[in-house]
Amino acid sequence: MRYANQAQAVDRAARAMDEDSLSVTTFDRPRSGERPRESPTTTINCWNQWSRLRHVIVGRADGGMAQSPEHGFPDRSPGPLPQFMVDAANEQLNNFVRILEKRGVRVDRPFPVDFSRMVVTPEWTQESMFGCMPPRDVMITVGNEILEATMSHRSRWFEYLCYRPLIERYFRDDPDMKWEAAPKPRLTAESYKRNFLAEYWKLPREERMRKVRNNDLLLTEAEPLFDAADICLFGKDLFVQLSMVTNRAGVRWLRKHFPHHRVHEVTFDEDLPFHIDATWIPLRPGLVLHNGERAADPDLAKFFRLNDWELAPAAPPAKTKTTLPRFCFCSPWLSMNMLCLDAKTVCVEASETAQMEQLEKLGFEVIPVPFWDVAPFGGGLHCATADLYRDGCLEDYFPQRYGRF
Ligand code: ABU
Repeated sequence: MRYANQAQAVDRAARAMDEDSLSVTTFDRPRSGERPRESPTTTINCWNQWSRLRHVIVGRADGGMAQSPEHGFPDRSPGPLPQFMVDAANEQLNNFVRILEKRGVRVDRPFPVDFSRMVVTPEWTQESMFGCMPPRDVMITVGNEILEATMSHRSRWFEYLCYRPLIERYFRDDPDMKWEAAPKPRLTAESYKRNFLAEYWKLPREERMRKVRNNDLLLTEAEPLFDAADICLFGKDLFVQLSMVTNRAGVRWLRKHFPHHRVHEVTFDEDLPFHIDATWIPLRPGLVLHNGERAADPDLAKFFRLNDWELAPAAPPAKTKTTLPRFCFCSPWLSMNMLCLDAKTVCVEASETAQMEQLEKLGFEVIPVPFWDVAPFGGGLHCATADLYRDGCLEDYFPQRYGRF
């Protein structure tokens, strides 16, 4: 019943916006003083994370709910984040949108639902939802396909609804677009290991690392589960982090779903792995920024080096765990959660000066974007975006095979 109400709410919102008002938020509608431009026909195309970006979704903070992963799983929410935090985050998100639009990137925005509402499936009830700030978690573009992830938190089961008015529009506009949704998960108690986190944090670090490497983490293998932000796109190769929100069955599903790609399971020395985008960020062909505190599986590092990729350890973050914004459940390494506009230009959080300097030395134009007020809503600049169109086509950046890769 709740589902029906949420779906109707989104449907109503989408219908209330006619095509014109939807276009106003994108670059395709002439603003005052501008020469009229032709309305673009949408094309969905994305093969990597560094080619020239032309079309992207940027999330919204409206209605975002606080998260407390330390309070157990499936996660409980202590309630909506206060309005002053929503306003501050939206101001930074809107500023980011203006920066992107000035650079010629078309930007679309999601349609929030009431995230404070309880959601119900025939098998469980969840007291509230999450938000729609990080589209990166929910969907990924691979070639001409938009794939909606399963998600693995009950609070995020319905998040795809916020993006459906956009995806439906792209599907109408682009005759060649493929639209797929991974199997909606059941997320019953069978999908989670009981009391996992409480027991896990009692273990010595080396034991936790052993579990991370073996993917003996929170999720069982009862059904395929993955968040899209655990996938890193390098042309023909997709690297998928096994994590607290992505299991082996999820990677197996992705492998079957993308038979023309090589889909690799990867792990890093991180005891709370969720989402690969504060750990392993490709910046251009031949260069990955990696998190030096989260060492890669040695075979993964060898595979990259064998294929002439440099692994540059990211500069230390400006923030520490104690200076993170209140309610932020990500790490200070959001400093490296950046968005490439092309292989020479990158958007970086504005107070992360060491990170910006490192990138300048590596030859990049760095665009500083204030963004820490957004962090409590689910992440940094990479999390806040979902790529829809980047120039380029399918290429093989790893001609040499090594071990399981
Ligand atoms: N996309 C969330 C990044 C998580 C982290 O701080 O490692």
